[in-house]
Amino acid sequence: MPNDENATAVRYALRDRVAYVCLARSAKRNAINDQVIADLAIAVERARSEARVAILYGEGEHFSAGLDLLELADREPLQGMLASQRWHEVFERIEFSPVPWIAALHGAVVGGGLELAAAAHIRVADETAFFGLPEGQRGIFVGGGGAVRVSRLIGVSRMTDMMLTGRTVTSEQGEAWGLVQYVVPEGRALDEASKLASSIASNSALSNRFITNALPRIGQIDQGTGLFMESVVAAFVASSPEAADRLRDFREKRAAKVQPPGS
Ligand code: 1HE
Repeated sequence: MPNDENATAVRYALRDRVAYVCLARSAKRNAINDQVIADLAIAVERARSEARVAILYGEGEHFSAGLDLLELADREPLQGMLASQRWHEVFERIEFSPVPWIAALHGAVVGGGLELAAAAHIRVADETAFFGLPEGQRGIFVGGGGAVRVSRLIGVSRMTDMMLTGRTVTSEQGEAWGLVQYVVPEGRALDEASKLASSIASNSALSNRFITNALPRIGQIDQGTGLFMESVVAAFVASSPEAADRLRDFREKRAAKVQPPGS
């Protein structure tokens, strides 16, 4: 359990309404085994219940080396499928959480580590981060939702290339491909994620919830249904008491103006 001294695969802390969820298995490069998934599941539920934003990061030199390849060794196919589906469940609780998730990335972000990061809503990478999908070389396949989420982020052809060739890509390339939204200097990813988190935490929680929950769903349906769904969400969110307060603040000139980039 997070914060239990006896099991520290994932650490959890809540500060200023932001949940900090840390992969804490650095001796194994934060490789994801069943314990990590179990601890992560608990941390995700805690963040859902008490935070406004959650940040996921890794202890040590790397975000995550992906699936624990040693644990995988003696699995029957059905056990493997169930394990993959457990990853799917936990990562879906992140992707469709009521609170936005930010992944702060550094070092290796590979295999299942990249699949986990892809479930977050914003990815901030420092200059040391590198991304790879070495499943082809390992004789396995993505199993943590990457076939859906990573391919949506960068496109099927780039993902196919990464999986076939095992090539790794830098943060800069990752940003150009849409894999990450921010690249920051070495060692700054968590600080930058914290800054973004405090800004996001000051938004309307209802707006945040629909930004993270409605946009990916609308993105997967046909245009007519998508536009209809958008109009329903727009009317629902705008009719909330918080929207009324915020719009009154704007009318009465108490609200901050939109600033040009970099100011
Ligand atoms: C591990 C794992 C792991 C490290 N499972 N134990 N993932 C991979 O193919 C990546 C494999 N790992 C690496 O390529 C490297 O470890 C790193 C580039 C990430 C980091 O290198 P380095 O030099 O900092 O660490 P290291 O010396 O290689 O590893 C330190 C220890 O972590 C060592 O254990 P030790 O007991 O000998 O000290 C490693 O064995 C252990 N370790 N990575 C288990 N992955 C849902 S499907 C998803 C499919 C995938 O994720 S495929 C990608 C798998």
